[in-house]
Amino acid sequence: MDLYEDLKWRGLIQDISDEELINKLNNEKLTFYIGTDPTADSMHIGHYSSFLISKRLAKYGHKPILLVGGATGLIGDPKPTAERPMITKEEVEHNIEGLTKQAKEIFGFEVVNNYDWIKDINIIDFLRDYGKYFNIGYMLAKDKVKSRMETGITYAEFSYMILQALDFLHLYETKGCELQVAGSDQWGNITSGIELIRRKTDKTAYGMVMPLVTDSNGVKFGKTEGNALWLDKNKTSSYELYQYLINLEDSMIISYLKKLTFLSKEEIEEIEKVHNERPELREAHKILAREIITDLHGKEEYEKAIRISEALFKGNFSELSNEELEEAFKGNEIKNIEINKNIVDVLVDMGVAQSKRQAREFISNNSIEIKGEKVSDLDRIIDNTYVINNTYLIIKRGKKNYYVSKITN
Ligand code: 383
Repeated sequence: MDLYEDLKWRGLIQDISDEELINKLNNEKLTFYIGTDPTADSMHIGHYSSFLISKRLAKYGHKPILLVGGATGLIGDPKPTAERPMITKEEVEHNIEGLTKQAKEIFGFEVVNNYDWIKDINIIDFLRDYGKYFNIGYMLAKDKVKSRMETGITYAEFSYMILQALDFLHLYETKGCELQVAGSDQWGNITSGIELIRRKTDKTAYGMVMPLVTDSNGVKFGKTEGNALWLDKNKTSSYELYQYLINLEDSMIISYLKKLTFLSKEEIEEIEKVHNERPELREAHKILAREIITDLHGKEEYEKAIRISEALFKGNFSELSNEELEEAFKGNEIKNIEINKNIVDVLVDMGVAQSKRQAREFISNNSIEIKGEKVSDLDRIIDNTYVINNTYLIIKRGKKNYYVSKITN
């Protein structure tokens, strides 16, 4: 399968600027770029799904440039709904540092920062060299601007497309970059760049956009309860990522395998067969999680995520290190308690039960479990044998309520 066919099969092509690009992608070696603005100090999984295109094209010999928008981040790409709040220059600087490091680590390609060439353009040159090439009618017709005419858009955000266009021209002239790729929300900005390059150099540059990855309700991939899944494993642990992926909707999973992994058509068709015959095995989900976490954070992180998931499933944490335990129970309140006490007292101390009476009830109902075993004896003394790594006492109540404490004696 040639590159374009592969991208098409994966559902990664929403629009291309020119049919000639198909031939170029399949038969030439292009330099191309994809950009992101420093609105946070880490990319999230939505960026990842777009930035993966850099690896796909690189596999076929094309040369990727990753751009971090140190200048554009100070202005803000218009969102369809409302003006972005301005972020401070210090924040932008901090975010650029994080993103540049991350982009290099995860993708391993050249990273450039548009602040380096935009910072020295003065206002007069800006208007003469670029402003003169943009017709207001043309700018007003762009979707993002159109959608903001009612709610309002400032001159700063309105000018954003000129900055992204001049980036493309700059990379075209200095690095022979002929193609810009992105998610479909960037179509207007990319075509502005193509138009600027055509008008200034009389040459053709190309654009290609992919659909934004969403669930069946149109909610962006990687958004959970309003939070993004971050690529920084200190912000979103591999275990949290694993949980998100393993619980994705059945109906979307094959399309995610196509868009978010490097598995071949043959491999994915094989997985699809098993998925359709035995969906309850969640084979496709497990493979998706394995591929994404391994690509992103490496094999060890993936294995750790599996170990934590299994421990939580079985309710037995003896195999986990303290660091893994902390990851498993991130977000849980961890109380300090003393042991060598009766189970009833321990349950109250840990907040598992509100009273001794309730504690006895839980024990008699067989709902209390420590280290994978039920505790049904009201007089049991909780000593060090129940403690994991000499540090943590973990109690499970019912099917999935966990309580974690640190031992102080
Ligand atoms: C800035 C200067 C350029 C080229 C691109 C940019 C950034 C671009 C943008 N991109 C998004 C972002 O920063 O706003 N104006 O969050 C997202 N991208 C990628 C992809 C996506 C887009 O980083 O569709 C999702 O991730 O293109 O929304 O010269």
